[in-house]
Amino acid sequence: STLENHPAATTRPVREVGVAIIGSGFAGLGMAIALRQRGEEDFVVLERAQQVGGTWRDNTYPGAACDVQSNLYSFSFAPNPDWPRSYSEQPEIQAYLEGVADRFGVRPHCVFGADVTSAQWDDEARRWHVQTTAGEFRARVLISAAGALADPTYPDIPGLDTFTGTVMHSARWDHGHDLAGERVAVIGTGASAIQIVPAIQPVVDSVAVYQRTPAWVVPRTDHPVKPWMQKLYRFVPGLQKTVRAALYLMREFLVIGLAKRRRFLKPVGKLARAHLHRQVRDPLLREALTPDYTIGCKRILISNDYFPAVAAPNAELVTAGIAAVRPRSIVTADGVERPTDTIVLATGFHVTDLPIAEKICGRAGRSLAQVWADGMVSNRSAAVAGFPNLFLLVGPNVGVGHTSMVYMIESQVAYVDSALRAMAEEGLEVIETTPQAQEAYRDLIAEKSQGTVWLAGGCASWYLDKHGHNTTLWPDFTFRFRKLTKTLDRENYVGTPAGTPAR
Ligand code: N01
Repeated sequence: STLENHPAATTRPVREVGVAIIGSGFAGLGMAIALRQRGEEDFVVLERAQQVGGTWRDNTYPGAACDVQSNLYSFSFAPNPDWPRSYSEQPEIQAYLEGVADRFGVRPHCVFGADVTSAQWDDEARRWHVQTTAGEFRARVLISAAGALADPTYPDIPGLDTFTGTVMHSARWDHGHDLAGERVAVIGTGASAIQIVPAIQPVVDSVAVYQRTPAWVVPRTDHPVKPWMQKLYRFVPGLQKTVRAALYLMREFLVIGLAKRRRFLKPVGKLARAHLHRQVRDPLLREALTPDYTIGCKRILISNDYFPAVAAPNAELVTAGIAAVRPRSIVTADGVERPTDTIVLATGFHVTDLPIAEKICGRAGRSLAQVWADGMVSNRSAAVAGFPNLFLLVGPNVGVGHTSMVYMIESQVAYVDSALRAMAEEGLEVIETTPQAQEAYRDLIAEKSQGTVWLAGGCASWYLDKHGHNTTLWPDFTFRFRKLTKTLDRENYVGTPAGTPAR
C-alpha cells in the first residue's frame, strides 16, 4: 500500500472536457463568463498559479498601477462603483478580478496549479490532448488566453548569473526582500520601471537607473474618487456608463487618431517636453532623458513622479550601456563600476515570441512557434490555419497602447463564442480557418500599419517582430476591430460535421 500511495504510482485519469481555456486573466475569465452566461458548463480554466488574475496577479512590484482609467479598464458587464482612484492600483484590480470570478461562478471551473506543458491536436480523435502539471485533459476546443505579458524576459548580460546580491524581475517581485538602505540598480525604463523607481527611491540608499532608450512621459491626471461620487455611481448606474463612454471616445479619437496621422503628434511631443522641462532643472539630465524618436513609437508613459525621482540626490541615470555584471557590482561600457546590492530587471516580456506558441502543436505536429517563425499570422487575431478548434485571445495584433485591453478582449470573446455557437448549431465537430483568410488579414494589418508612428517613428519596440512587421498591435480604431469580429466570418472557415471521415 505504500507503493500505491506513492505519487508516481497513481496515474490520474484523463479528463474529457468540451472546452479548455488556458489562463485566468481578464481574457480567460471573460471567456469563461461568456460560456456560463449561455448555460455552457462543460469547460475548464487551466491556471498555472494558485489564484486567478493573470498579469495583474503576477505584477505586484511597488507602485504597480494601471495607466488606463478603471471606469474603462473593467468588464462592461461588471462596472465597479467602488474604484478608489481614477487610475487603480494593482491590489484593487486584482481584488476586482477575484470578485468577478466569484460573482460569475468561474472558480469551480478553475484547475489551479495546471501549467500547460503541451497541447497536441489529434486528427483521428478530433480532440486536443492537453498535458498539464495537474494532469491530462482531452478537449474538443482549446482556447489560449495565456496573454502576451505573461512570461518575463531576462536580459542576456554577461556575468548576471554570477551576481551574489538579489536579482528580481519586475513581474516576479520578492516581497520578502527589504530594499531599505540598499544600493539598487533598475534595468529598463518602460512602463514598469517608471512606476518602480519613484516607489523605491525614498527608501533605498541609492538607485541607479540603467536607461537604454529614454521614454516619452506625459502627466498623469490621477485623483481619488470621492465617496459621494462612488455613491452616485452606485445609485445612478447610467452615469458610470456615460463616463466610460466619454473616456473611450476621448482615447479613441485623440490617441489613435494621432498615431495614424503622425503630423498631429507634435502637440503631444510638446506636452511631454514641457513636462520634462518643468520637472527636471538640470539641463544635462534633461538632455539624457529626452528621446530621439517620434512620440508614440513606443508606448507613451504617464507619470508625475518618475522625473523627480530620477533627479533626486540619491538617484543616478546611467546612459552608458551595461558591459558586465560582477558578483557585487555592475560595470558599464565607459569603465565605471557601481557597487550594487539588488538588481531589478524591469526588462519586459516575451511578446513577439510567446512561449505558449512552442507548446501548442496543430496538424502534422507543427507548433505555433514553427508556423510563426516568420512572424505571427492569424485570421482576425483569433484562429490559425492548421490548428483546428483552436482559438487565441490576446494573440497577434490585438494589443493596444492607447486604450483599454479589456475592450479588445470583450470583442474577441464575442467572436470566439460566436464560433462555438456556429459549431453547435451546424453540428460541426471541427472548424478550421483557411490560409487564404489568414493572408488577407495579414495584408489588412500591413496596410493599416503603413505610415503609422509604430513603423515610421524611428525606434525599436516590442510592437514589431524581428522582421520589423507589426504583429502585436491592432493598428486602427478599436471599434473597427469590434465590427470586424462581431460574429464569425463563417466563409473563412472549413467545418467538418460530426461523423464524417477525416479530410
Ligand atoms: O517592459 P518594456 P515593461 N539591457 O518591454 C529595457 C504593460 N504595462 O514591463 O527600450 C538594457 O516596455 C528596454 O529598453 P529598450 C504595458 O503594455 C502597463 O516596462 O528596449 N535594457 C525597456 O526600457 C507595457 O508596454 C503598465 O531600449 C534593457 C525596458 O527594459 C508592457 O506592460 C505598467 C534590456 C523594458 O520595457 C511592458 O512594460 C507596466 C537589456 N538587455 C507594464 N532589455 C501600466 O498600465 C530590455 N531593456 C501602467
